Amino acid sequence: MRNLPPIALLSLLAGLSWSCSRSDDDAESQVDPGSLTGMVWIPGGEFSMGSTEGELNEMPVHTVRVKGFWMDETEVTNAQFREFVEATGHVTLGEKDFDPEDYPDAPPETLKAGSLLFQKSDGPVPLNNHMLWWKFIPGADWRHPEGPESSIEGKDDHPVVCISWDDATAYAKWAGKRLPTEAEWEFAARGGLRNQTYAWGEEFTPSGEHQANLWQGDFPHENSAEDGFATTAPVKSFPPNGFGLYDISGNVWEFVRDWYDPDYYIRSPEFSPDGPTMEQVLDPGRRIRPGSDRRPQLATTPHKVIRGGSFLCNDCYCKGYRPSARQITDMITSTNHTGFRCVKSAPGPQGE
Ligand SMILES: [Ca+2]
Ligand SMILES: [Cu+2]
Repeated sequence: MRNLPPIALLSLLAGLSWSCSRSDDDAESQVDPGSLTGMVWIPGGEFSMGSTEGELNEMPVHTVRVKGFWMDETEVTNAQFREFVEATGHVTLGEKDFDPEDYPDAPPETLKAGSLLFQKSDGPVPLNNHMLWWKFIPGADWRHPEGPESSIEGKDDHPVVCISWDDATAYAKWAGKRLPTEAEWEFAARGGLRNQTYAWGEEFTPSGEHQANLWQGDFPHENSAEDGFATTAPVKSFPPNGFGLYDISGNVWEFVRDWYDPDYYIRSPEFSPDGPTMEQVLDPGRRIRPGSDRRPQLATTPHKVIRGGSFLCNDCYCKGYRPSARQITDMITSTNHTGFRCVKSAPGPQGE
């Protein structure tokens, strides 16, 4: 699974009904409140997962029930991630050179420590080749998210970026938390609304007000930053959703726990789905719908799911900020538009 050069694997941009929230006072009182700072309680319930108006991988809409859980009210920030690194000495993927022995065919410059950074194009470009606006930059990592000369000074409250899925998982473990499942993430993102297109409702900019840090202007060359931010925004710059979650749409994509299967919704269980196994994702005999994503790298390398969209999302390209939108990421790339938030199961019958 690690025999292609990292750059060959870059594939990050592929192209409710809510009821039954019972009283959760019991679950709340069983958890150590000190460890729940910055988290909000997401009452379990039933919802319609997916969308009839999105991509094929959001279909079919199906009923899912999740248990209640705690979720970080914001994306994990640079300050929080620094605390983890200082406590553990963790070195992120983007700070490590790849071993040429693992990638004998790769050009050496692609094996340097670094991250994939968004680069504005000079003018309009075809939107079917994301390598026209992504570039691997050696020396770009979570402390240098715009390249080796950049820093995160003054950005303590921005979401951490240029980290990998494994880095996010390591942080979660250290914090006594975990990454959410896709189902938990989408249930939470909907904020208690039923079958709405956006986390805040059906209207994109109610009263003309931007609800999330997205991209305005012609992608990928003209970013008017009408919402106030050209790249990441400090967390809590926009109003929270109905569950009190900030930046659940836009700002940065968020890693979730599940392996990516574009056809998972035709086989998803109803109760607490937690995604396919890695073996299932790579099983050549699995059922694939006509029209579903068949890029060859999906058949040989398992990918993870990212959710929520980023400051690069816009209505002409990916609309990734919709709560139902699903995108993929590989395991060996760090980018400056992907971060994460964590969850914590509640003990007792409503938790795990
Ligand atoms: Ca913006
Ligand atoms: Cu997008």
